[in-house]
Amino acid sequence: MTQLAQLPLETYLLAEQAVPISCLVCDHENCCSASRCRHCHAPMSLAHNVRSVKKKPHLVAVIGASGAGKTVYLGLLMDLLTRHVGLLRSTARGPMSISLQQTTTTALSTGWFPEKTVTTPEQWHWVHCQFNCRRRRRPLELVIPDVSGEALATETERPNRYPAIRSLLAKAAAVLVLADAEKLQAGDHSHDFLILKLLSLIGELREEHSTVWRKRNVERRPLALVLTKSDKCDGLQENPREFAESHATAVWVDCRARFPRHEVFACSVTGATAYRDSYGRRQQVPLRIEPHGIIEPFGWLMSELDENWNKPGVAARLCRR
Ligand SMILES: Nc1nc2c(ncn2[C@@H]2O[C@H](COP(=O)(O)OP(=O)(O)O)[C@@H](O)[C@H]2O)c(=O)[nH]1
Ligand SMILES: [Mg+2]
Ligand SMILES: [Zn+2]
Repeated sequence: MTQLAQLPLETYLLAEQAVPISCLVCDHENCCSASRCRHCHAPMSLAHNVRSVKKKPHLVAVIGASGAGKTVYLGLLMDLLTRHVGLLRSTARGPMSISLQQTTTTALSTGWFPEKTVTTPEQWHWVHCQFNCRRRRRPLELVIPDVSGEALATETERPNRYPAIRSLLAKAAAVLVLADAEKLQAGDHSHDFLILKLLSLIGELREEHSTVWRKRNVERRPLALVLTKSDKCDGLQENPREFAESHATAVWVDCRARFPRHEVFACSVTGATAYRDSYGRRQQVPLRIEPHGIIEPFGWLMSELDENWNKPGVAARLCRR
């Protein structure tokens, strides 16, 4: 009986592993088998998608304090877009892009709001989709993360605590600011400070990241201010601008001053809510799901983005940042 055995040396596998891949969010190089970026913890599938699709997506920053309604808004928006409600529609790039809408709609359909977003970046949902509008020929590739409001607040106080947030704010091609209209109407402006800090940070990072911007100093990125929970505020749906002027003066003035391309919207996910006790905790629950004004802010951002990218030179400049 022979003692010899032949083992193939599959060295090509080692060579494959040695080729790094850059994170789409923070540009750090990672091993190609990594599932999360070792620096910012964004999913590496975003970078792999770009390689296969051969098209760099634009990042959209959704900012607002914890409890403003970011998760519910984004989850329902993605659900409506995948179901092709209205003129806009989305096609998910990878299974990860479905998780946010799955979590949100599962919670809403069982009579609860989704759980609060945790501060651990590994657990944030990142949505990468191709968005089409029936009126537009070219689709847009967008990446929209649902980050924690508390993590956003921490990043303004302790720079680089969340590298994903920093890179997102620096690179974002469009900004969606979510503010709780119920709180604003009640005269509670505690969330305003965080929005003001984040807008200021976005401006600071823009100057740090691009010499072109510093020379021309023109802000072309669109900003949509979305007043959430409009079901709790009479008349808000009909006239969000008037509401912003009288109840969110500081935020609205700052948005307008920093972003010449701005618009204000109002939205709500529910028709009515109630309170329910769960494990000794009083929690607000949705009674009826009646989405209102969910698609409009996003549709506006898309048309503004489309205009940006169709102007010669602008796209290249924004992508370089
Ligand atoms: N009345 C009402 N309450 C809402 C609506 N959207 C969210 N909420 C409430 O706001 C809470 C926080 O929402 P969430 O999306 O988790 O906020 P986030 O921290 O900004 O992601 C939810 O648990 C609900 O109680 C809405 O459209 N109407
Ligand atoms: Mg959240
Ligand atoms: Zn990264």
